Amino acid sequence: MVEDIATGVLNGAVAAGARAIRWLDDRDPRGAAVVRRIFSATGRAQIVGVTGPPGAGKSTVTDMLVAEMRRRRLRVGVVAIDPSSPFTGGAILGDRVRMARHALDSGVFIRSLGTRGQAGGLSRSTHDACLILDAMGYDIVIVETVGVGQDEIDVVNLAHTTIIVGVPGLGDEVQAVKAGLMEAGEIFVINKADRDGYEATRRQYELMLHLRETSRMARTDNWPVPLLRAVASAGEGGADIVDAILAHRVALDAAGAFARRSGLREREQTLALLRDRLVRRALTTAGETVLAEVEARRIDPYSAVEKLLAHIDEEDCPS
Ligand SMILES: Nc1nc2c(ncn2[C@@H]2O[C@H](COP(=O)(O)OP(=O)(O)O)[C@@H](O)[C@H]2O)c(=O)[nH]1
Ligand SMILES: [Mg+2]
Repeated sequence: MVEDIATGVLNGAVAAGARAIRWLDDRDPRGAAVVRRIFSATGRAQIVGVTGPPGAGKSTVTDMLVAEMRRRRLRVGVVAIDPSSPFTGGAILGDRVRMARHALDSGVFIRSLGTRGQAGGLSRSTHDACLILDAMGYDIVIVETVGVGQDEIDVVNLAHTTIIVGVPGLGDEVQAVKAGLMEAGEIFVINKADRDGYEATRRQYELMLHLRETSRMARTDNWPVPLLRAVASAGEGGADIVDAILAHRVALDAAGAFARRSGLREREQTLALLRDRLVRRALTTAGETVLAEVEARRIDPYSAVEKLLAHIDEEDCPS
């Protein structure tokens, strides 16, 4: 079964890909077995994060990018992070309607991931989904964030290329972009350029990007960060954004940074998996007792950790 699914993934079969992603999201051990099989075929897809505040038009921009990439015969996968929907393989209604026009196109594969309340679990599932889509042969994998909290920062660590989507008319919108994101963004898009306040917002972003240049915070060397205009709802601006995405890949490759970023991502994933396993092992029945003790304030947190670790060590070397 695992063998069939792995082969299917490598052949780009949609049903196999969906199954593998489901297993991984469910923490089913068969998911890990598939990853072992397909890993050597990964490392090719360019992972593109699309982030920005809710309502900025990330889904609409993503949809426009998919259309433009398809026009260029690029195969594209989309991972939409959506905390509200269980991972059923469907997207929230709005996204589903919008993305529906790609539904019959075999060069497009769209999944949505729900957090299902797992703190810190989302980035791990997202990474896994990206690996599967990469192995399926998609040239580009777009990860659309919700645009709140940690998920924005997580996507930066995951993506080769991060696109920040802003909109006019949010007042101090530029300041609202989190500091880490401002430094990490490689392509800035002001969407809803049909709205009032576009010019003022563009000037704010220009100033910010200028300050960023002079303080040399940029992540990619020799990459003049583009500031692009879009009216995604009217399909305007997609070609320029795709040009920038492809140019950024060229810049990354030239600097040897593409492979380096992919490697850092695997390192992060490894640490995340390790943390997960260690915590789970420490929190066996005995672990829960220790937690209960600390919750009752009978022991302090430091002593509790010592006890939990001792518990793991015992398991490691039974004598
Ligand atoms: N006026 C205008 N509305 C847009 C544009 N792009 C998206 N929208 C609308 O903005 C709303 C939020 O878009 P959505 O893509 O769901 O935003 P997300 O939450 O960032 O994914 C939707 O009603 C879109 O139709 C645009 O360029 N101009
Ligand atoms: Mg959205």
